[in-house]
Amino acid sequence: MGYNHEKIEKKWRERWAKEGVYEPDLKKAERPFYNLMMFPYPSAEGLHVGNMYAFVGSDIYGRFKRMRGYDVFEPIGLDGFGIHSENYALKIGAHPAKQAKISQRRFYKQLQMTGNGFAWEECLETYDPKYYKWTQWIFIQFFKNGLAYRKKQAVNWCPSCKTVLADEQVISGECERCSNKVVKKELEQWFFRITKYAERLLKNLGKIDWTEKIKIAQREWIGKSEGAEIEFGIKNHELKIKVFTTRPDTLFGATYMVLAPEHPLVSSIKHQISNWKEVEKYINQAKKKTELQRVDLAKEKTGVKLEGIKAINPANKKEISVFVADYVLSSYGTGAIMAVPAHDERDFEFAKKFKLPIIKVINPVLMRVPNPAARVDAAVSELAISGDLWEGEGEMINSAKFNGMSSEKAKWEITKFVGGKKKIQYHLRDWLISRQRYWGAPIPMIYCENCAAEKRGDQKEMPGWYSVPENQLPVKLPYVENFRPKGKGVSPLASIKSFFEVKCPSCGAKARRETDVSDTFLDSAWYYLRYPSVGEKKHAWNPELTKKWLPVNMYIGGAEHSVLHLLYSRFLTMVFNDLRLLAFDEPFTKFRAHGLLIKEGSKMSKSKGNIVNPDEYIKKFGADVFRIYLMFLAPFEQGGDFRDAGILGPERFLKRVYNFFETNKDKFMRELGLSSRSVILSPENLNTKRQLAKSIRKVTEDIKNLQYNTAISTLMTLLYYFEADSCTHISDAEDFIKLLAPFAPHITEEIWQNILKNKTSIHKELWPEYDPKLLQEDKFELVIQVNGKMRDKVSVPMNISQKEAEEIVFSREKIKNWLKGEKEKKIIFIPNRLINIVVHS
Ligand code: ANZ
Ligand code: ZN
Repeated sequence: MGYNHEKIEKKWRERWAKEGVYEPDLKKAERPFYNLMMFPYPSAEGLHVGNMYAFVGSDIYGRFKRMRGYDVFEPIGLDGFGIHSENYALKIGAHPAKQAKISQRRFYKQLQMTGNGFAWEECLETYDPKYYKWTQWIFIQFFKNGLAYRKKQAVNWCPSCKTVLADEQVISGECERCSNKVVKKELEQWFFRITKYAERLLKNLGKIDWTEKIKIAQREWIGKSEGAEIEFGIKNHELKIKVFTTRPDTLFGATYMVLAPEHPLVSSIKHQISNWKEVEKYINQAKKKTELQRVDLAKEKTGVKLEGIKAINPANKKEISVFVADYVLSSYGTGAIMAVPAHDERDFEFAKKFKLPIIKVINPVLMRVPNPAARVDAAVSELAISGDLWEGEGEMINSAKFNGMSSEKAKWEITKFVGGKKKIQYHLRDWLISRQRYWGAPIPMIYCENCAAEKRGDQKEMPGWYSVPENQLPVKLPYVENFRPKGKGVSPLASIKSFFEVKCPSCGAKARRETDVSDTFLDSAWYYLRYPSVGEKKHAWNPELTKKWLPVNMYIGGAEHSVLHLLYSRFLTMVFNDLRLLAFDEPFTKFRAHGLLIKEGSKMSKSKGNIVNPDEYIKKFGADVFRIYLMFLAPFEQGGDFRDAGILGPERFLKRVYNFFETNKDKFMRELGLSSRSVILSPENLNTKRQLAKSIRKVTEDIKNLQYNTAISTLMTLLYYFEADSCTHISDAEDFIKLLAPFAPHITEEIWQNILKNKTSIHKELWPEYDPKLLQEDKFELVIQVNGKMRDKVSVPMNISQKEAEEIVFSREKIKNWLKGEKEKKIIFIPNRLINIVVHS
């Protein structure tokens, strides 16, 4: 075909930009629709086809919405601050500040090549001081409202990235960025109080339309547990040990206790511990282990008994032993547990190893089976009781006056009995914000020793700490030639005197600027708020524009961010809502996770070395062909196998589309000159029209559900109908090309404007409608004549063959009567109209 994709695609991209086809009027838009895909981080050599897959999928949805009459806003930017970009710079031996500019050019060029309808006027980059000024401002708002605080704690430390990490960034014990093993390190750090929002983060999940698996991941991550707090006394001691338990009903079976190695009580009673040396040694070893190693069920349990210490079980006043063991974590609950070996697997294993008493207090056999359905449970219980361990509910035994009660009821009764209280516990922990790295937004805080000594500061609880006055923002990241992380627990900024030496904003004494930078995930937790107001100088986001455009209507991105970016963004939005900076408290009304591209059996990723660069494909086949190829691979939310071979199909398809229009060009132009009355409707036309109507319905539904692959195959089938119809009408052909427009934006524009001579962009056209009557008509009334006279009528499926029609007709009593047993001489069949049986002439 005479279609030069390289030239034509470039031409349209330039025209679209010049005419602002994808730039909605941000102030005046009447039907705003904010369509967003997670912005990329330019850590690699460039975009890979996995990224392009996700972006194109998001763009198709945006284009569809635009054609449905919305003012679609589809912005793009770069998440270029942070460890990922810095690690990349380190790897290739470049400076991150210089590399950022190179990557930016490269990424934007590639993103342009995809033909996506981005609003290029509203770009943002997180490393731009105009942007991170507001990231710092956000930090200050958090600080001022008691949501940012400092705490010394054993934190996750990546020895390779030489920085701390948030819990969410430790995946199966490994660094989210570099996959090295994470260790523990005691450091004083900045935290964001996300735990304060645990319940709201959980509850609000009910009101947002998100991919279910992301909601499940968030629910599990927040990890709400309902239980009780119960105090155990220590023999001959004032101090008490408080435990959190989800099974207070098992209290009579608590035969020993365990403290986390970091539990503060341990050192405060060390003089009473006769084997302190041994205990101390164990504690030091335990601190070196990662959390994952500690809680691993498969690992053999370890621990040391605190000799000379006895706790008292408040239910039966029995004296029980106390251990230090690393399977109990200091960061959860109270850092101490009551151990019930008969009903908890970890305790069971520990008790067997240390030969501790095991007392059953829950009988799994339900004595009264209230209904037949519950008998199954009873049978299961029967099985369980023969084993040693039962973790389920049941009937109370060995529990004094509570015997015979259901364990469910006993939970609260026993809690009351020992003076405990109900307690809700979340697994979610506060978000660790500081990073000991260079390439990030400096944390805008100042520490003054002078003020600290006099207990002065912005916050009572944090004497000496001041936020940088807002009119001094941004705190610019200085250019530091030697930006490499040192691994000493401080950022490279800590060696730049001119950076950290400042005056105290309060007393004017010599003070010190915070030298850690903030987590990249803070940059990306609010970027969607900035896009509609990128030019705004006075505020982080312009109130009117925000009201118009937010929350984001459709957000698409990777499922790997379920408890990272997607949780942090929700948290920030809730805080801004509480601070009356936003009128809504969920940032993304609808979220869908895209699938991943697989290459040779594994996920495409840099570390696997199986990255495919889209550039060469776009150059060879054009963006349109490549878009269709990617979307045709598999259902968008599922992802699929990337195999080059498949690309020829989409290429042939688009060639046929183009040829069809070119071949019929003159006919279409003639038709445009005729009045609509004189346009003839042939049987093939009807066929095409019906197929078109069906396709409009199907493609519309499919795009709504992100089922792009089946939408494309519908369009492929539809093309055959057009090709088979020698007198297609231009209006139908136009509908067809509109349906294809979101998938192949360039070629459809070329056909629309250049072949069909339209003056404005196809991407601003309205989505085709169909006549529902055409769909109902899957059947028609077949007229049955005998010797040319109508004798009967019957409703039959459209397009039935003569043979099928004959079978139906000859079996009808009425017709048999008319024929009176005579054999037919001739049959005349007019498809979709009538059948005439001629018996004599
Ligand atoms: C006694 C008991 C008896 C428990 C029983 C369970 C079963 P979730 O559901 O995750 O909240 N636990 C409490 N704090 C802990 C800590 N810091 N480190 C390790 N384990 C801890 O789990 C709550 C249960 O985990 C608690 O209930 C406690 O053991 C343990 F038959 O208390 B249970
Ligand atoms: Zn001061």
